[in-house]
Amino acid sequence: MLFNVKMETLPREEIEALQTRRLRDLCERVYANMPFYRRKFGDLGITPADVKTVADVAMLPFTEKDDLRNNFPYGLFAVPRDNIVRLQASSGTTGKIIVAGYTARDLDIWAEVAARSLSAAGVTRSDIVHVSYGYGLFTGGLGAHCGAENIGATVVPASGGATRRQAHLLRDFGATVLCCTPTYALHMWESALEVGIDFRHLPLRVGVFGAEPWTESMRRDMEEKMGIDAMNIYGLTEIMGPGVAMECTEAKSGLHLWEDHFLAEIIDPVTGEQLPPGTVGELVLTTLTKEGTPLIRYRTRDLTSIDYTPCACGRTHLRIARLEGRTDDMLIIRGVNVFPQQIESILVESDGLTPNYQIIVDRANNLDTLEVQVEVSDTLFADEIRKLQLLETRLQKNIKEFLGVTAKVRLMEPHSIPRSEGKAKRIVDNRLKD
Ligand code: DLL
Repeated sequence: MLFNVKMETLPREEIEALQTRRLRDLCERVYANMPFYRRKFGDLGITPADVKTVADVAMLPFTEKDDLRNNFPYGLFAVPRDNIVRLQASSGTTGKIIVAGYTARDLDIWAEVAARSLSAAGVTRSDIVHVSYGYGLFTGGLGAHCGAENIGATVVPASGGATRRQAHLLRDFGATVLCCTPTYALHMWESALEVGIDFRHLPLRVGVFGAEPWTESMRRDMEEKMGIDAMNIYGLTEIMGPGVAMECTEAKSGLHLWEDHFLAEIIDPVTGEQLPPGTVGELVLTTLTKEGTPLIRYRTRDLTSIDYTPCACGRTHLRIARLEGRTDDMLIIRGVNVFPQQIESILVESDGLTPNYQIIVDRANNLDTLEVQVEVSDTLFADEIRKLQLLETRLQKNIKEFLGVTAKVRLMEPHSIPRSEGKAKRIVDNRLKD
């Protein structure tokens, strides 16, 4: 279902014409109101008048996460504080907090893109939408909430925590849609089974999962276990929150990024050069309409590629591929680049393992060590020791073969790895400790 048929099916030339107008307007706004950007434009010897078409975005300066941190809290606000009606913030996985400010219009646009996103996942006004993303400074709860309300669905603002109670609520209220991180959905599913509630016997039919990386195999696993369509939603505090990009039920292949509000580029994270469609690199986003905290060429550190080919659903907005991880959660183990998702995809292929895992990196005698701890299912745990040992050896062999690093695999008892109510903590890097 399309929420805004006209905008979501705008022909390519019209999208580009709109982006050109909005980019030029954005440059004028930030140049006039933000000393930070006036300085950055000045350093490059350009003014807003140099921006003639959307392609000229390539001449504009990048904005980095550190710029947000260095100007904390209000240094990158483009309107008087009186016009800001909401603050949201994120501490991220990497530490220091960053803050975003929204005007009333920004919140309207967020509700619009969030509604488009949920509609793309098949949500309608007849649905009961259970939101278990955290409500608060984190954008997940309020973002999903405003989208669902905008569609006219019935919203259950459950937020995170009290997991067994959530399972009861899901059943009692008859939720048809669940919004939360994929790892929390799995945790909830597991806790529900413990109290005799099987998702497959509930009216639940759609999961809107995001805020952390997950894989295609995890999707298949969740769809089967839960009897739902598991859909991928992307977003980040700096740009808006959830609803920057979303998969559609028709193709379930790539996430439509709402190009009338967000301008996307893919760059080589090392050289900063733009990369052609289809090539994986770092996603760079420009907020075309945001008033409170607009950003030009924000380096998200998220790795993906862009696809402009037409989609079966009729939406004309480009698609980004499932996020492959972040440039900054790449581990370097004895010189080899390893992303946690690569390890995850090897684990999920094996029967008898659960998607609960942790990667422990350490250093022994000046050599990096990698240990993968993964929980086994109850049935496998009850099996013979020999079978478990064989599985450990096979996984170690697969990791060596596919990633080129030696890892120690440790199969863990069911329920022994700590669960998270938000984003999962997958990596424990003890090399960073003194
Ligand atoms: O996680 C916003 C959000 C809430 C998105 C709910 C989707 C659902 P932040 O806390 O600022 O905002 O974290 C943003 O999370 O740069 C990505 O690295 C990661 N991320 C978000 N969605 C996905 C996804 C929210 N679908 C950071 N797949 C982003 C992979 C994701 N990573």
